[in-house]
Amino acid sequence: MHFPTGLNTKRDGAGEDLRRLSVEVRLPRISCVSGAINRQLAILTVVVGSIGGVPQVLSQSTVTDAVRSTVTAEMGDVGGTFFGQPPDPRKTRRYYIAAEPELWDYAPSGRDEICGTVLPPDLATGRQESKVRYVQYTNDTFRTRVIANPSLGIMGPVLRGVVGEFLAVTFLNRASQPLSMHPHGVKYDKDSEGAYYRPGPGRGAAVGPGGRFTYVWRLDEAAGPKAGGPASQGWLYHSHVQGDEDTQLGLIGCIIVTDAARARPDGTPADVDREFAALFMIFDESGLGADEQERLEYGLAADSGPMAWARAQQRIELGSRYAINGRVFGNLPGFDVNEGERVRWYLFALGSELDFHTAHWHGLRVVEEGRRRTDVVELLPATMKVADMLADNPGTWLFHCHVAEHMREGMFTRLVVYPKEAVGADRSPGRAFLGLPSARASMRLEKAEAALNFTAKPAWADVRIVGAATVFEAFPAFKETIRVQMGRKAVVFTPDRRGMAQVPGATLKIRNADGSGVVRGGMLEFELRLEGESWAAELRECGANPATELAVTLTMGIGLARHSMTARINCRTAN
Ligand SMILES: [Cu+2]
Repeated sequence: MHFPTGLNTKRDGAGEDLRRLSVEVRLPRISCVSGAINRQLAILTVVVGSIGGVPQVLSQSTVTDAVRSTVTAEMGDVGGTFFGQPPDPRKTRRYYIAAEPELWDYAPSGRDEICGTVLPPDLATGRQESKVRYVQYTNDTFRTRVIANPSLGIMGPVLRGVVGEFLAVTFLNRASQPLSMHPHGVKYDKDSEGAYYRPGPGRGAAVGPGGRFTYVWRLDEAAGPKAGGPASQGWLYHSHVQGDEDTQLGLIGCIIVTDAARARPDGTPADVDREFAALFMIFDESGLGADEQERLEYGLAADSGPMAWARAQQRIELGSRYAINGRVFGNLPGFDVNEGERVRWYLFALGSELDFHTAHWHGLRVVEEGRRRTDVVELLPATMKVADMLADNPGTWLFHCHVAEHMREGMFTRLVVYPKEAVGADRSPGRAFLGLPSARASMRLEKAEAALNFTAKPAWADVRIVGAATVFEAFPAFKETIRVQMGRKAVVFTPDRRGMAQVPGATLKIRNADGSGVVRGGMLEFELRLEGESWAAELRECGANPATELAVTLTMGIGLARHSMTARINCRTAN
Protein backbone atom coordinates (compact mmCIF):
# COMPACT_ATOMS: atom_id res chain seq x y z
CA MET A 1 0.00 0.00 0.00
CA HIS A 2 1.25 3.49 -0.79
CA PHE A 3 0.08 6.63 0.94
CA PRO A 4 1.40 9.76 -0.83
CA THR A 5 1.59 12.69 1.52
CA GLY A 6 2.51 16.31 0.98
CA LEU A 7 4.31 18.43 3.58
CA ASN A 8 4.58 22.20 3.74
CA THR A 9 7.90 24.00 3.83
CA LYS A 10 8.83 25.05 7.32
CA ARG A 11 11.78 26.59 9.02
CA ASP A 12 12.87 25.21 12.34
CA GLY A 13 14.46 27.09 15.23
CA ALA A 14 18.00 26.13 14.29
CA GLY A 15 17.66 27.78 10.94
CA GLU A 16 18.05 24.62 8.88
CA ASP A 17 16.26 24.50 5.58
CA LEU A 18 13.45 22.09 5.45
CA ARG A 19 12.41 21.34 1.93
CA ARG A 20 9.00 20.67 0.76
CA LEU A 21 8.90 16.96 0.33
CA SER A 22 6.53 14.73 -1.38
CA VAL A 23 6.66 11.80 0.91
CA GLU A 24 5.55 8.36 0.16
CA VAL A 25 4.92 6.58 3.38
CA ARG A 26 5.33 2.96 2.53
CA LEU A 27 3.69 0.81 5.09
CA PRO A 28 5.58 -2.38 5.67
CA ARG A 29 4.01 -5.34 4.01
CA ILE A 30 2.60 -6.99 7.07
CA SER A 31 -0.05 -9.59 6.98
CA CYS A 32 -3.16 -8.70 8.83
CA VAL A 33 -2.64 -11.56 11.26
CA SER A 34 0.59 -10.08 12.51
CA GLY A 35 0.63 -8.12 15.71
CA ALA A 36 2.02 -5.13 13.88
CA ILE A 37 -0.95 -4.28 11.76
CA ASN A 38 -2.91 -2.18 14.20
CA ARG A 39 0.06 -0.08 15.11
CA GLN A 40 1.23 0.47 11.54
CA LEU A 41 -2.14 1.61 10.36
CA ALA A 42 -2.34 3.83 13.38
CA ILE A 43 0.56 6.12 12.53
CA LEU A 44 -1.48 8.96 11.13
CA THR A 45 0.86 11.89 11.04
CA VAL A 46 4.51 11.63 10.17
CA VAL A 47 6.38 14.88 9.64
CA VAL A 48 9.44 14.36 7.51
CA GLY A 49 12.06 16.95 6.70
CA SER A 50 15.71 17.26 5.76
CA ILE A 51 18.42 18.53 8.05
CA GLY A 52 21.80 19.00 6.42
CA GLY A 53 20.64 16.91 3.50
CA VAL A 54 19.78 13.92 5.67
CA PRO A 55 16.12 13.00 5.63
CA GLN A 56 14.80 12.95 9.15
CA VAL A 57 11.59 12.15 10.82
CA LEU A 58 10.95 15.28 12.81
CA SER A 59 7.84 14.30 14.61
CA GLN A 60 5.04 11.89 14.46
CA SER A 61 1.81 11.52 16.21
CA THR A 62 0.83 7.97 16.84
CA VAL A 63 -2.77 7.34 17.53
CA THR A 64 -2.88 3.98 19.19
CA ASP A 65 -5.66 1.98 17.74
CA ALA A 66 -6.11 0.00 20.91
CA VAL A 67 -7.67 -3.41 20.81
CA ARG A 68 -11.31 -3.29 21.83
CA SER A 69 -12.12 -6.26 23.98
CA THR A 70 -14.82 -8.37 22.37
CA VAL A 71 -15.66 -9.80 25.79
CA THR A 72 -15.52 -7.87 29.05
CA ALA A 73 -15.77 -9.04 32.65
CA GLU A 74 -19.27 -7.55 32.91
CA MET A 75 -20.62 -9.55 29.97
CA GLY A 76 -20.13 -12.96 31.56
CA ASP A 77 -19.48 -16.00 29.38
CA VAL A 78 -21.20 -15.42 26.02
CA GLY A 79 -19.51 -18.40 24.37
CA GLY A 80 -20.13 -22.12 24.59
CA THR A 81 -21.75 -22.76 21.22
CA PHE A 82 -20.66 -24.25 17.91
CA PHE A 83 -22.31 -22.56 14.93
CA GLY A 84 -25.09 -21.45 17.27
CA GLN A 85 -25.69 -24.77 19.01
CA PRO A 86 -24.35 -26.07 22.29
CA PRO A 87 -22.19 -29.16 21.62
CA ASP A 88 -23.47 -32.60 22.60
CA PRO A 89 -22.30 -32.96 26.24
CA ARG A 90 -21.71 -36.71 25.77
CA LYS A 91 -19.13 -35.93 23.10
CA THR A 92 -17.56 -32.91 24.76
CA ARG A 93 -14.40 -32.66 26.82
CA ARG A 94 -14.32 -29.66 29.11
CA TYR A 95 -11.28 -27.63 30.07
CA TYR A 96 -10.85 -24.58 32.32
CA ILE A 97 -7.88 -22.47 31.37
CA ALA A 98 -6.80 -19.13 32.84
CA ALA A 99 -4.14 -16.78 31.51
CA GLU A 100 -2.08 -15.66 34.49
CA PRO A 101 1.02 -13.55 35.01
CA GLU A 102 4.00 -15.49 36.22
CA LEU A 103 7.65 -14.85 36.93
CA TRP A 104 9.22 -17.38 34.58
CA ASP A 105 12.68 -18.82 35.16
CA TYR A 106 14.51 -19.90 32.00
CA ALA A 107 17.16 -21.77 34.00
CA PRO A 108 15.94 -22.59 37.52
CA SER A 109 19.12 -24.47 38.45
CA GLY A 110 21.18 -21.37 37.72
CA ARG A 111 23.67 -23.49 35.79
CA ASP A 112 24.45 -24.85 32.37
CA GLU A 113 23.43 -28.41 33.22
CA ILE A 114 24.90 -29.93 30.07
CA CYS A 115 28.38 -28.44 30.25
CA GLY A 116 28.44 -28.21 34.04
CA THR A 117 29.42 -24.56 33.96
CA VAL A 118 28.00 -21.19 34.92
CA LEU A 119 25.45 -19.51 32.68
CA PRO A 120 26.49 -16.79 30.21
CA PRO A 121 26.45 -13.36 31.92
CA ASP A 122 23.36 -12.03 30.13
CA LEU A 123 21.40 -15.06 31.24
CA ALA A 124 22.87 -15.27 34.73
CA THR A 125 21.46 -11.82 35.45
CA GLY A 126 18.32 -12.27 33.36
CA ARG A 127 17.04 -15.74 34.17
CA GLN A 128 13.66 -14.60 35.41
CA GLU A 129 11.18 -12.67 33.31
CA SER A 130 7.54 -11.67 33.56
CA LYS A 131 5.42 -13.92 31.39
CA VAL A 132 1.75 -14.77 31.06
CA ARG A 133 0.92 -18.47 30.89
CA TYR A 134 -2.08 -20.72 30.31
CA VAL A 135 -2.91 -22.50 33.57
CA GLN A 136 -5.46 -25.30 33.96
CA TYR A 137 -8.09 -25.33 36.72
CA THR A 138 -10.28 -28.13 38.01
CA ASN A 139 -13.59 -26.36 37.35
CA ASP A 140 -15.25 -23.05 36.49
CA THR A 141 -14.60 -21.54 39.92
CA PHE A 142 -10.96 -21.17 38.82
CA ARG A 143 -9.76 -21.68 42.39
CA THR A 144 -7.83 -24.94 42.27
CA ARG A 145 -5.06 -25.35 39.77
CA VAL A 146 -4.28 -28.66 38.14
CA ILE A 147 -0.70 -29.91 38.55
CA ALA A 148 1.16 -29.21 35.33
CA ASN A 149 3.33 -31.84 33.66
CA PRO A 150 6.88 -30.57 34.32
CA SER A 151 8.17 -31.57 30.88
CA LEU A 152 5.80 -29.07 29.27
CA GLY A 153 7.76 -26.18 30.77
CA ILE A 154 6.26 -22.87 29.71
CA MET A 155 3.65 -24.55 27.50
CA GLY A 156 0.08 -24.53 28.68
CA PRO A 157 -1.95 -27.64 29.43
CA VAL A 158 -2.44 -30.23 26.70
CA LEU A 159 -6.03 -30.31 25.44
CA ARG A 160 -6.87 -33.83 24.33
CA GLY A 161 -9.68 -35.28 22.30
CA VAL A 162 -10.69 -37.97 19.84
CA VAL A 163 -11.98 -37.41 16.31
CA GLY A 164 -15.73 -36.87 16.54
CA GLU A 165 -15.56 -35.03 19.87
CA PHE A 166 -15.75 -31.37 20.86
CA LEU A 167 -13.41 -29.45 23.11
CA ALA A 168 -15.21 -26.83 25.23
CA VAL A 169 -12.54 -24.62 26.72
CA THR A 170 -13.58 -21.98 29.24
CA PHE A 171 -10.94 -19.27 29.16
CA LEU A 172 -10.53 -16.74 31.98
CA ASN A 173 -8.22 -13.79 31.46
CA ARG A 174 -6.44 -12.89 34.70
CA ALA A 175 -3.90 -10.68 32.94
CA SER A 176 -4.16 -6.93 32.32
CA GLN A 177 -4.54 -6.90 28.54
CA PRO A 178 -7.00 -8.53 26.12
CA LEU A 179 -6.01 -12.12 25.32
CA SER A 180 -7.47 -15.16 23.57
CA MET A 181 -7.08 -18.81 22.67
CA HIS A 182 -6.65 -19.47 18.97
CA PRO A 183 -6.41 -23.13 17.96
CA HIS A 184 -4.76 -24.66 14.93
CA GLY A 185 -6.16 -27.64 13.08
CA VAL A 186 -9.60 -27.95 14.65
CA LYS A 187 -12.91 -26.71 13.26
CA TYR A 188 -14.40 -23.54 14.73
CA ASP A 189 -16.95 -20.87 14.00
CA LYS A 190 -15.99 -17.21 13.93
CA ASP A 191 -16.69 -16.70 17.64
CA SER A 192 -14.37 -19.55 18.64
CA GLU A 193 -11.54 -18.54 16.30
CA GLY A 194 -9.88 -16.52 19.06
CA ALA A 195 -8.07 -14.12 16.73
CA TYR A 196 -8.42 -10.35 16.53
CA TYR A 197 -8.42 -8.76 13.06
CA ARG A 198 -10.71 -6.87 10.75
CA PRO A 199 -13.42 -7.06 9.68
CA GLY A 200 -15.70 -8.20 12.40
CA PRO A 201 -13.65 -10.10 14.95
CA GLY A 202 -15.58 -12.96 16.56
CA ARG A 203 -16.76 -12.81 20.14
CA GLY A 204 -13.82 -14.77 21.48
CA ALA A 205 -11.27 -12.65 19.60
CA ALA A 206 -10.12 -10.47 22.48
CA VAL A 207 -11.18 -11.48 25.99
CA GLY A 208 -10.61 -8.45 28.20
CA PRO A 209 -9.10 -8.46 31.69
CA GLY A 210 -11.37 -10.40 34.04
CA GLY A 211 -13.45 -11.67 31.12
CA ARG A 212 -14.23 -15.25 30.29
CA PHE A 213 -15.30 -17.04 27.14
CA THR A 214 -15.96 -20.69 26.32
CA TYR A 215 -14.44 -21.69 23.00
CA VAL A 216 -15.97 -24.72 21.31
CA TRP A 217 -13.79 -26.58 18.83
CA ARG A 218 -14.84 -29.62 16.87
CA LEU A 219 -12.37 -32.42 16.28
CA ASP A 220 -13.69 -33.38 12.89
CA GLU A 221 -12.03 -35.81 10.52
CA ALA A 222 -9.76 -33.11 9.11
CA ALA A 223 -8.47 -32.37 12.63
CA GLY A 224 -7.26 -35.93 13.12
CA PRO A 225 -4.45 -38.02 11.71
CA LYS A 226 -4.73 -39.82 8.39
CA ALA A 227 -5.14 -43.56 8.31
CA GLY A 228 -1.92 -45.51 8.15
CA GLY A 229 0.22 -42.89 9.92
CA PRO A 230 0.64 -42.15 13.62
CA ALA A 231 -2.67 -42.49 15.49
CA SER A 232 -2.55 -38.96 16.91
CA GLN A 233 -1.66 -35.49 15.81
CA GLY A 234 -0.49 -32.36 17.65
CA TRP A 235 -1.78 -28.84 17.03
CA LEU A 236 -0.72 -25.55 18.56
CA TYR A 237 -3.01 -23.14 20.31
CA HIS A 238 -1.97 -19.66 21.33
CA SER A 239 -3.26 -16.21 22.13
CA HIS A 240 -3.86 -14.16 19.00
CA VAL A 241 -4.86 -10.62 19.91
CA GLN A 242 -1.58 -8.82 19.21
CA GLY A 243 -0.05 -11.58 17.09
CA ASP A 244 3.47 -12.59 17.98
CA GLU A 245 3.49 -10.46 21.12
CA ASP A 246 1.00 -12.80 22.75
CA THR A 247 3.08 -15.89 22.04
CA GLN A 248 6.18 -14.04 23.23
CA LEU A 249 4.37 -13.58 26.53
CA GLY A 250 4.32 -17.35 26.86
CA LEU A 251 0.70 -18.02 25.85
CA ILE A 252 1.22 -21.25 23.91
CA GLY A 253 -0.01 -24.79 24.32
CA CYS A 254 -0.98 -27.82 22.28
CA ILE A 255 -3.96 -29.93 21.34
CA ILE A 256 -3.65 -33.67 20.75
CA VAL A 257 -6.25 -35.33 18.52
CA THR A 258 -6.43 -39.11 18.29
CA ASP A 259 -7.97 -41.24 15.55
CA ALA A 260 -11.18 -42.76 16.98
CA ALA A 261 -10.36 -46.22 15.62
CA ARG A 262 -6.94 -46.21 17.31
CA ALA A 263 -7.73 -44.52 20.62
CA ARG A 264 -7.76 -46.10 24.07
CA PRO A 265 -10.89 -45.51 26.13
CA ASP A 266 -9.21 -42.51 27.80
CA GLY A 267 -8.51 -40.97 24.39
CA THR A 268 -4.76 -41.65 24.28
CA PRO A 269 -3.28 -43.10 21.08
CA ALA A 270 -3.04 -46.89 21.31
CA ASP A 271 0.07 -47.10 19.14
CA VAL A 272 2.46 -45.55 21.72
CA ASP A 273 3.31 -45.89 25.43
CA ARG A 274 4.31 -42.31 26.14
CA GLU A 275 4.02 -38.79 24.75
CA PHE A 276 6.17 -35.66 24.86
CA ALA A 277 5.71 -32.19 23.44
CA ALA A 278 8.68 -29.98 22.57
CA LEU A 279 8.43 -26.34 21.49
CA PHE A 280 11.51 -24.78 19.92
CA MET A 281 11.21 -21.02 20.25
CA ILE A 282 13.47 -18.04 20.84
CA PHE A 283 11.95 -15.68 23.39
CA ASP A 284 12.83 -12.01 23.14
CA GLU A 285 13.64 -10.56 26.57
CA SER A 286 15.44 -7.49 25.25
CA GLY A 287 12.77 -5.26 26.72
CA LEU A 288 12.43 -3.54 23.35
CA GLY A 289 8.78 -3.99 22.52
CA ALA A 290 7.60 -4.79 19.01
CA ASP A 291 6.56 -1.12 18.69
CA GLU A 292 10.02 0.13 19.52
CA GLN A 293 11.72 -2.42 17.27
CA GLU A 294 9.56 -1.35 14.36
CA ARG A 295 10.20 2.31 15.02
CA LEU A 296 13.93 1.58 14.94
CA GLU A 297 13.62 -0.53 11.82
CA TYR A 298 11.73 2.13 9.89
CA GLY A 299 13.77 5.01 11.23
CA LEU A 300 10.92 6.44 13.26
CA ALA A 301 12.53 6.25 16.71
CA ALA A 302 13.62 9.38 18.54
CA ASP A 303 17.23 8.17 18.25
CA SER A 304 17.33 6.23 15.03
CA GLY A 305 20.83 6.55 13.63
CA PRO A 306 22.93 3.55 12.60
CA MET A 307 24.45 3.36 16.09
CA ALA A 308 21.03 3.21 17.71
CA TRP A 309 20.13 0.41 15.32
CA ALA A 310 23.34 -1.44 16.18
CA ARG A 311 22.78 -0.99 19.91
CA ALA A 312 19.24 -2.28 19.55
CA GLN A 313 20.48 -5.31 17.62
CA GLN A 314 22.98 -6.09 20.36
CA ARG A 315 20.32 -5.68 23.01
CA ILE A 316 18.00 -8.05 21.17
CA GLU A 317 20.83 -10.54 20.81
CA LEU A 318 21.65 -10.44 24.52
CA GLY A 319 17.97 -10.68 25.41
CA SER A 320 17.28 -13.74 23.25
CA ARG A 321 16.42 -16.94 25.11
CA TYR A 322 16.92 -19.97 22.88
CA ALA A 323 14.54 -22.28 24.62
CA ILE A 324 12.97 -25.71 24.43
CA ASN A 325 9.63 -25.44 26.24
CA GLY A 326 10.86 -22.16 27.72
CA ARG A 327 13.99 -23.59 29.34
CA VAL A 328 17.63 -23.26 28.34
CA PHE A 329 20.94 -25.02 29.00
CA GLY A 330 19.55 -28.37 30.10
CA ASN A 331 17.06 -26.93 32.61
CA LEU A 332 13.98 -28.70 31.28
CA PRO A 333 13.09 -31.75 33.40
CA GLY A 334 10.93 -34.70 32.54
CA PHE A 335 11.99 -36.24 29.24
CA ASP A 336 12.29 -39.64 30.95
CA VAL A 337 11.35 -42.93 29.29
CA ASN A 338 11.85 -46.64 29.83
CA GLU A 339 13.72 -48.94 27.51
CA GLY A 340 11.39 -50.55 25.01
CA GLU A 341 8.72 -47.87 25.20
CA ARG A 342 7.21 -46.43 22.06
CA VAL A 343 7.39 -42.67 22.45
CA ARG A 344 5.54 -40.06 20.43
CA TRP A 345 7.04 -36.60 20.12
CA TYR A 346 4.84 -33.66 19.17
CA LEU A 347 7.31 -31.12 17.82
CA PHE A 348 6.57 -27.43 17.45
CA ALA A 349 8.31 -24.20 16.62
CA LEU A 350 7.12 -20.62 16.79
CA GLY A 351 8.64 -17.19 16.46
CA SER A 352 10.40 -15.11 13.82
CA GLU A 353 12.65 -15.66 10.82
CA LEU A 354 15.34 -16.72 13.31
CA ASP A 355 13.22 -19.63 14.46
CA PHE A 356 14.35 -22.29 12.05
CA HIS A 357 15.26 -25.22 14.22
CA THR A 358 16.49 -28.76 13.76
CA ALA A 359 15.43 -31.01 16.62
CA HIS A 360 18.06 -33.68 17.12
CA TRP A 361 18.16 -36.68 19.43
CA HIS A 362 21.42 -38.35 20.34
CA GLY A 363 21.43 -42.12 20.67
CA LEU A 364 17.93 -42.67 19.28
CA ARG A 365 16.14 -42.57 15.96
CA VAL A 366 12.62 -41.51 15.03
CA VAL A 367 10.17 -41.96 12.20
CA GLU A 368 8.96 -38.55 11.11
CA GLU A 369 5.23 -38.37 10.29
CA GLY A 370 5.23 -42.13 9.72
CA ARG A 371 7.35 -41.72 6.60
CA ARG A 372 11.03 -41.05 7.05
CA ARG A 373 13.66 -42.45 9.40
CA THR A 374 15.86 -39.75 10.85
CA ASP A 375 17.35 -38.35 14.03
CA VAL A 376 16.87 -34.71 13.00
CA VAL A 377 13.51 -33.07 12.34
CA GLU A 378 13.42 -29.62 10.78
CA LEU A 379 10.98 -27.04 12.10
CA LEU A 380 9.91 -23.58 10.97
CA PRO A 381 7.72 -21.08 12.86
CA ALA A 382 4.31 -22.69 13.54
CA THR A 383 5.44 -26.08 12.23
CA MET A 384 3.67 -28.99 13.94
CA LYS A 385 5.15 -32.45 13.46
CA VAL A 386 4.89 -35.92 14.92
CA ALA A 387 7.95 -38.13 15.38
CA ASP A 388 7.79 -41.66 16.78
CA MET A 389 10.66 -43.25 18.67
CA LEU A 390 11.38 -46.71 19.95
CA ALA A 391 13.44 -46.22 23.11
CA ASP A 392 15.92 -48.96 22.26
CA ASN A 393 19.09 -47.45 23.68
CA PRO A 394 19.33 -46.86 27.44
CA GLY A 395 21.34 -43.88 28.60
CA THR A 396 21.26 -40.15 29.15
CA TRP A 397 21.18 -38.48 25.78
CA LEU A 398 21.35 -34.96 24.47
CA PHE A 399 18.22 -33.58 22.80
CA HIS A 400 18.87 -30.24 21.17
CA CYS A 401 18.54 -27.86 18.27
CA HIS A 402 21.31 -28.54 15.76
CA VAL A 403 21.58 -24.95 14.49
CA ALA A 404 25.07 -23.96 15.66
CA GLU A 405 24.20 -20.53 17.05
CA HIS A 406 21.15 -21.92 18.83
CA MET A 407 23.27 -24.62 20.45
CA ARG A 408 25.76 -22.06 21.72
CA GLU A 409 22.86 -20.12 23.20
CA GLY A 410 21.64 -23.10 25.17
CA MET A 411 18.89 -24.72 23.09
CA PHE A 412 19.41 -28.17 24.54
CA THR A 413 18.12 -30.54 27.15
CA ARG A 414 18.35 -34.23 27.98
CA LEU A 415 16.43 -37.40 27.37
CA VAL A 416 16.88 -40.26 29.82
CA VAL A 417 16.18 -43.82 28.69
CA TYR A 418 16.09 -46.05 31.76
CA PRO A 419 17.27 -49.62 31.26
CA LYS A 420 14.66 -52.36 31.56
CA GLU A 421 15.84 -53.48 34.99
CA ALA A 422 15.62 -49.97 36.51
CA VAL A 423 12.62 -48.60 38.41
CA GLY A 424 12.50 -46.12 35.57
CA ALA A 425 10.07 -43.46 34.51
CA ASP A 426 6.53 -43.35 35.92
CA ARG A 427 4.33 -45.57 33.73
CA SER A 428 0.99 -44.37 35.08
CA PRO A 429 -1.12 -42.96 32.23
CA GLY A 430 -1.39 -39.63 34.03
CA ARG A 431 2.36 -39.16 33.77
CA ALA A 432 3.14 -41.08 30.60
CA PHE A 433 0.50 -39.25 28.55
CA LEU A 434 0.02 -35.52 28.41
CA GLY A 435 -3.29 -33.94 29.31
CA LEU A 436 -5.37 -36.80 30.68
CA PRO A 437 -8.40 -36.51 32.95
CA SER A 438 -6.66 -38.98 35.29
CA ALA A 439 -3.80 -36.50 35.59
CA ARG A 440 -6.04 -33.63 36.63
CA ALA A 441 -4.94 -33.76 40.24
CA SER A 442 -4.19 -30.69 42.30
CA MET A 443 -2.29 -32.45 45.09
CA ARG A 444 0.24 -35.26 45.21
CA LEU A 445 2.00 -37.09 48.01
CA GLU A 446 5.61 -38.19 48.08
CA LYS A 447 5.46 -39.94 51.40
CA ALA A 448 2.64 -40.95 53.76
CA GLU A 449 3.49 -43.03 56.82
CA ALA A 450 1.85 -43.72 60.15
CA ALA A 451 3.26 -45.27 63.29
CA LEU A 452 0.37 -46.68 65.30
CA ASN A 453 -0.01 -48.07 68.78
CA PHE A 454 -3.64 -48.92 69.45
CA THR A 455 -2.87 -51.10 72.48
CA ALA A 456 -1.23 -48.37 74.51
CA LYS A 457 -3.34 -46.45 77.01
CA PRO A 458 -4.04 -43.95 75.63
CA ALA A 459 -3.77 -45.16 72.02
CA TRP A 460 -1.28 -43.23 69.97
CA ALA A 461 -0.55 -42.36 66.33
CA ASP A 462 2.16 -40.44 64.52
CA VAL A 463 1.32 -39.61 60.88
CA ARG A 464 3.88 -37.99 58.61
CA ILE A 465 2.90 -36.81 55.16
CA VAL A 466 5.12 -35.09 52.62
CA GLY A 467 3.52 -33.72 49.50
CA ALA A 468 2.66 -30.74 47.35
CA ALA A 469 -0.49 -28.91 46.31
CA THR A 470 -1.05 -26.29 43.65
CA VAL A 471 -1.29 -22.61 44.59
CA PHE A 472 -1.46 -19.36 42.68
CA GLU A 473 1.83 -17.98 41.44
CA ALA A 474 3.60 -15.94 44.18
CA PHE A 475 1.36 -17.32 46.92
CA PRO A 476 1.89 -15.56 50.28
CA ALA A 477 1.90 -18.53 52.65
CA PHE A 478 1.51 -16.43 55.80
CA LYS A 479 -1.67 -14.72 54.63
CA GLU A 480 -3.94 -17.71 54.21
CA THR A 481 -5.15 -20.37 56.57
CA ILE A 482 -4.59 -23.99 55.61
CA ARG A 483 -7.24 -26.47 56.63
CA VAL A 484 -6.32 -30.14 56.68
CA GLN A 485 -8.89 -32.87 57.02
CA MET A 486 -8.23 -36.56 57.28
CA GLY A 487 -11.25 -38.75 57.63
CA ARG A 488 -13.65 -36.56 59.59
CA LYS A 489 -11.10 -34.80 61.75
CA ALA A 490 -9.89 -31.38 60.70
CA VAL A 491 -7.26 -28.96 61.84
CA VAL A 492 -6.63 -25.35 60.78
CA PHE A 493 -3.15 -23.90 60.48
CA THR A 494 -2.06 -20.28 60.22
CA PRO A 495 1.52 -20.39 58.91
CA ASP A 496 4.01 -17.68 59.83
CA ARG A 497 6.44 -16.01 57.46
CA ARG A 498 8.79 -18.96 57.69
CA GLY A 499 5.96 -21.21 56.56
CA MET A 500 5.63 -22.88 59.97
CA ALA A 501 2.40 -23.57 61.83
CA GLN A 502 1.62 -25.55 64.94
CA VAL A 503 -1.54 -26.45 66.81
CA PRO A 504 -1.97 -29.11 69.50
CA GLY A 505 -1.26 -32.51 67.92
CA ALA A 506 -0.38 -31.13 64.49
CA THR A 507 2.42 -29.28 62.75
CA LEU A 508 2.69 -28.01 59.21
CA LYS A 509 5.85 -26.90 57.49
CA ILE A 510 5.81 -25.26 54.08
CA ARG A 511 9.11 -26.31 52.59
CA ASN A 512 9.42 -23.90 49.70
CA ALA A 513 8.39 -20.53 51.14
CA ASP A 514 11.11 -18.01 50.34
CA GLY A 515 12.66 -15.50 52.77
CA SER A 516 9.55 -13.33 52.68
CA GLY A 517 7.12 -16.21 53.07
CA VAL A 518 6.12 -16.41 49.40
CA VAL A 519 5.75 -19.66 47.47
CA ARG A 520 6.73 -19.39 43.80
CA GLY A 521 6.24 -21.71 40.88
CA GLY A 522 2.65 -22.72 41.59
CA MET A 523 3.34 -25.70 43.91
CA LEU A 524 3.25 -25.48 47.70
CA GLU A 525 5.45 -28.22 49.17
CA PHE A 526 4.48 -29.28 52.65
CA GLU A 527 5.35 -31.58 55.52
CA LEU A 528 2.47 -32.51 57.74
CA ARG A 529 2.65 -34.25 61.10
CA LEU A 530 -0.45 -35.41 62.98
CA GLU A 531 0.07 -37.13 66.30
CA GLY A 532 -1.52 -38.18 69.52
CA GLU A 533 -4.56 -39.88 70.94
CA SER A 534 -7.27 -38.09 68.97
CA TRP A 535 -5.62 -38.84 65.60
CA ALA A 536 -5.21 -42.46 66.69
CA ALA A 537 -8.94 -42.58 67.35
CA GLU A 538 -9.72 -41.04 63.97
CA LEU A 539 -7.43 -43.42 62.07
CA ARG A 540 -8.92 -46.36 63.90
CA GLU A 541 -12.35 -45.11 62.90
CA CYS A 542 -11.14 -45.01 59.27
CA GLY A 543 -10.10 -48.66 59.51
CA ALA A 544 -6.38 -48.24 60.09
CA ASN A 545 -4.50 -51.34 61.00
CA PRO A 546 -0.77 -51.58 61.74
CA ALA A 547 1.18 -53.31 58.96
CA THR A 548 -1.30 -52.53 56.21
CA GLU A 549 -1.96 -49.64 53.92
CA LEU A 550 -4.78 -47.29 54.83
CA ALA A 551 -6.70 -45.52 52.09
CA VAL A 552 -8.19 -42.37 53.55
CA THR A 553 -9.60 -39.15 52.12
CA LEU A 554 -7.20 -36.26 52.62
CA THR A 555 -8.52 -32.79 51.97
CA MET A 556 -6.62 -29.54 52.11
CA GLY A 557 -8.15 -26.10 51.88
CA ILE A 558 -5.50 -23.56 50.97
CA GLY A 559 -7.02 -20.12 50.77
CA LEU A 560 -9.94 -20.50 48.36
CA ALA A 561 -8.55 -23.63 46.73
CA ARG A 562 -9.75 -27.06 47.77
CA HIS A 563 -7.66 -30.17 47.19
CA SER A 564 -8.90 -33.66 47.80
CA MET A 565 -7.43 -37.09 47.19
CA THR A 566 -7.30 -40.60 48.50
CA ALA A 567 -4.12 -40.80 50.53
CA ARG A 568 -2.50 -44.22 50.84
CA ILE A 569 -0.78 -44.32 54.18
CA ASN A 570 1.79 -46.96 55.06
CA CYS A 571 0.96 -48.04 58.59
CA ARG A 572 3.30 -49.82 60.96
CA THR A 573 3.29 -50.66 64.61
CA ALA A 574 5.01 -48.08 66.74
CA ASN A 575 7.82 -49.38 68.92
CU1 LIG B 1 17.23 -23.78 16.79
